[in-house]
Amino acid sequence: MFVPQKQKHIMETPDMGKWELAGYEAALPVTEKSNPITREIDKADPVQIVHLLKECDAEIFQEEDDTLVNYKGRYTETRTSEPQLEVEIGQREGETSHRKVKRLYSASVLQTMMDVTKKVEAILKDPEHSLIILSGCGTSGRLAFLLATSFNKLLKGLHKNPSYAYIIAGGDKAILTSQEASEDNPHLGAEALKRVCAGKKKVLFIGISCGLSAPFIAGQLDFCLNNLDVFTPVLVGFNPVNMARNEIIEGWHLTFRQVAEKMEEVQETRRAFILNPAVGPEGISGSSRMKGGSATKIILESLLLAAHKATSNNKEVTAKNLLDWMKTYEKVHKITYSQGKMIAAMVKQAGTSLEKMGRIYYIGWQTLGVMGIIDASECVPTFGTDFSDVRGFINKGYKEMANREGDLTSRGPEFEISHEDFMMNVLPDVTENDTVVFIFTLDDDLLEIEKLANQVKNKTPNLHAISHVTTGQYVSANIKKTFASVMSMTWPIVFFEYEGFFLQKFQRELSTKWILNAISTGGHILKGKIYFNHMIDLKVSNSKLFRRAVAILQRFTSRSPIICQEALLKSIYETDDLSDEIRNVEISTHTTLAATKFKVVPTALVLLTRNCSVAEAMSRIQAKPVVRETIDRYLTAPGRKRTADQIEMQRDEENE
Ligand code: F1P
Repeated sequence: MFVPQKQKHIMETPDMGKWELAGYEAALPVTEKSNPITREIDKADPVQIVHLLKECDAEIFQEEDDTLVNYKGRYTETRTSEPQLEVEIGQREGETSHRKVKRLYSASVLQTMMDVTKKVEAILKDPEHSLIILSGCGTSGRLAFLLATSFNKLLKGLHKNPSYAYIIAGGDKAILTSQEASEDNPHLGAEALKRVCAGKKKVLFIGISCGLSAPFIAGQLDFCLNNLDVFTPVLVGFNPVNMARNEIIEGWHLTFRQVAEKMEEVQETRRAFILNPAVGPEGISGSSRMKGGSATKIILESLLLAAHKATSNNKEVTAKNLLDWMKTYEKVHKITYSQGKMIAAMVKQAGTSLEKMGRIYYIGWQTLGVMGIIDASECVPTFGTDFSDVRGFINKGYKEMANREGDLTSRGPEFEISHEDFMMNVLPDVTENDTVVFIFTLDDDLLEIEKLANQVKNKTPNLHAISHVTTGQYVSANIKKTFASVMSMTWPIVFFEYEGFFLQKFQRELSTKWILNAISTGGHILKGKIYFNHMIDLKVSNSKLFRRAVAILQRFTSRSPIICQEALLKSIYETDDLSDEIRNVEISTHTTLAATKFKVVPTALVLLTRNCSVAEAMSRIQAKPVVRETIDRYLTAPGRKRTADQIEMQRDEENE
């Protein structure tokens, strides 16, 4: 087996990897833990927010750490006193202390990547009878779509037939809007897979579930495991198998963990593979659109590009090749965050717009437009926003998207995504409270960009640009004076083959993803949507989010899981008397209703802390638009300084 050299780190940070210590939130899988780095992000200013996100993203590239693994004591947090969880959802306390957690550069991860690369090569040699399918839910599905369409374009440029297909839970409408209920259905997953691969003799199935948790993906993997003569299943996610979700899946006989364990067994004969390095908890707890999405892109692009290059050069892929591809992504992190101050200025602008009830619009070209659309679509489930608060648009609309179901515009305003749609239906209502961000490369149509930008400028001064340039290219003075600011990301010239240009395109996408994630996350932090590093006001729209909501309530109230779940149900059903009928129905009934409601978790928090009626809790929550302020009033987290205003508010309330 290839043993990678100890890597030279481009960046080092003090709090990195602390989540690996024994006992650190032992009840939770890595992807749901709260990251010690961003623990105080809700109180940070824009520059600090970007810095914390940078450190958090740097963990993706961190190696296995022997000093952490051999640490025997129980982890205790001294910096803050955010309550810890009591229930055990995942592994037992201390279990992590001697278990080496695989990381991106671990030898076993590279070995699995090599094995999968070989399977990809075999498929590429027989496009007529074989297919590579990428599948996921939410962000993972959007990335499956982006990767499959990009690699088909790569093949098209070589005059080859497409070899890739994608599946996203909820169908193409889920590329733009959140359809989280479909994620809970393993049968839907298997059915979608059967449809897409009809008639194929060999299928490499890549199922992405960052948390090793989505039933939709479990159903597909299980179907593959039962048909190994045709299918080679690959699971991509960011938890160890022993932390995969082990909850009963409604209407099914297996848990995700059982499927993952079966995959592990079959992996021994190299007919199934699991790619699951830990990349550390998310900057905003559980928000797998962030690091999970980025790491998915890094792993799959490196692996697929290496396979394509090996096929065209007729040479074997080596682990060193793979490592070299991945190391270039580490440079993307460096180049992107070297613009930290400019990113912070955009975060500040976004926060100001959101605080004034203004909107954020991303106007992108080609796949950078897709990155804008993806970031915007995630804000609805992540921050509970309306689709119109953060929106993305792309040149040529669906033609450029090249999605399977074609033009979806007729389904409603949230499906209007072309620049023409923006100019005709949105721009007339743009005001100075709104922020508009153009995203392009200097190879895009600069005259068109300038023309559009000048029209937007008449409506709002908050017009910014993210431009990707290649060394030696310069942003023209005309462009510079059109925008209030131009963030110019400079990339080295690519001298090498065809695949190299795709690598650069992918890296510009990742860079854009990091910047946009910072803008939308940072903007919402400044708007007061986050408490410590938790999104308290999450939409409880599927079973994973239901469990996360209960865990959040436990964390901040230290009450038992049963009591927390009862409070959550009272809030969802808006009743003080929970009937046994409600208590006993399936979680999907709760989440179907919860998805239509607002602020259910904050209301449950007030219920638990005030011991009041649901009506009172709801009116208290609704009285204050900023969720964090309300939560701060009711939760006196020791160690957290309270402002004079807050103390005053608390007093007022007690006198009410
Ligand atoms: C899939 C996903 C996330 C989304 C939300 C609900 O997660 O749709 O993309 O942000 O958390 O779940 P996973 O299956 O990739 O873990």
